[in-house]
Amino acid sequence: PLPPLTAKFRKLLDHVCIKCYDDFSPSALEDTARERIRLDLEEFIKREFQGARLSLFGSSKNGFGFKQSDLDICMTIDGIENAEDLDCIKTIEDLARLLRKHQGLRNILPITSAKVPIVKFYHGRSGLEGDISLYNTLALHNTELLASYAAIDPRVKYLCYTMKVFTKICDIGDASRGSLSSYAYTLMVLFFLQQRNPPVIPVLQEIYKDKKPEILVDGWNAYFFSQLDELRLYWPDFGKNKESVGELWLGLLRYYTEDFDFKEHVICIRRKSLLTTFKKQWTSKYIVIEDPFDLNHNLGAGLSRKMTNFIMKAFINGRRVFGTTVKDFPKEYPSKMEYF
Ligand code: 3AT
Ligand code: MG
Repeated sequence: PLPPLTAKFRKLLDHVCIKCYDDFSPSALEDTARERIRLDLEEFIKREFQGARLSLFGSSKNGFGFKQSDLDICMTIDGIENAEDLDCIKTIEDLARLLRKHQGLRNILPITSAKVPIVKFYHGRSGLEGDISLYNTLALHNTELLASYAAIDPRVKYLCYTMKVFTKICDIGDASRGSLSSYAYTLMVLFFLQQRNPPVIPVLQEIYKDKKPEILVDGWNAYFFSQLDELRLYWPDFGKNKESVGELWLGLLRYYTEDFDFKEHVICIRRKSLLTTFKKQWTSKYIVIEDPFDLNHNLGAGLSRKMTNFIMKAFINGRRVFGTTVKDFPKEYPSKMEYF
């Protein structure tokens, strides 16, 4: 059992969480630079792909970006409804050939064998990596959903940044190396905040006036409540949770190490009542995270048993480290954690 939180230690925890946001979130100028790169690439691509449109998504737009986060870009072409009407592999290859002629880009690499074909690039002046995918429409919607949650309460941002820094320090936040993506950890934070009593955020996909509207995207309903200025009228728990961000961070570590039954339940942000792994027939994995729109998609499906244990151990260590009272920041604590 953890000792009770002293007021001073709670303040310190708050400070740690807020610092994660202050140190790593991009400035307004850096956000503008991302937008400029998008526009420049769009203009360039339009010369050969008439009607091409580029949209930023992922952490450039969801409110949880780091200064060095990659540029996730989705390309669509006016007049073409969806990816089925397009030869995606050929388009990616053509796009790569074109991007090689762009002065500002290096390391152009088409990847056509993946589930979502992309072309990767490195943008010299900004030092940012990026990739362009085609008709990744659901990702645009889940980006907006995350951005809406980020806008509801500042504690959402602080906690999602803290979680991201934590997963990077513990080396458990890289899906390409067998762990979970940033997106998956963000869903874990949001789920915890919905399940907290009283909740910090609502379930936006369950708020509607009479009947749940249907916004079909790739066969899935991408509806969520987005008139956030009216949220207090539709959500009875609005403003009820008064916990500080540090308390919530420790609460989250305790929740995932002591309370949440990973074997029994799914991490699922589209409904308030708990969903069972049995109902989804997802009983062979230990960490099960349902995508909020693509309900067939378990973000934990790629985890090995070994990696699952490694992730759970990181949370257990985190709970111990953050739950043990100290008086101050350790002396050698760097003023900015510049190594990311
Ligand atoms: P970083 O700051 O780049 O680490 P991110 O949120 O941009 O965080 P990614 O670059 O890995 O994360 O992914 C970009 C977006 O693609 C985020 C989400 O909208 C979508 N996405 C990523 N992984 C998945 C997934 N497994 N299922 C569905 N959508 C995903
Ligand atoms: Mg990204």
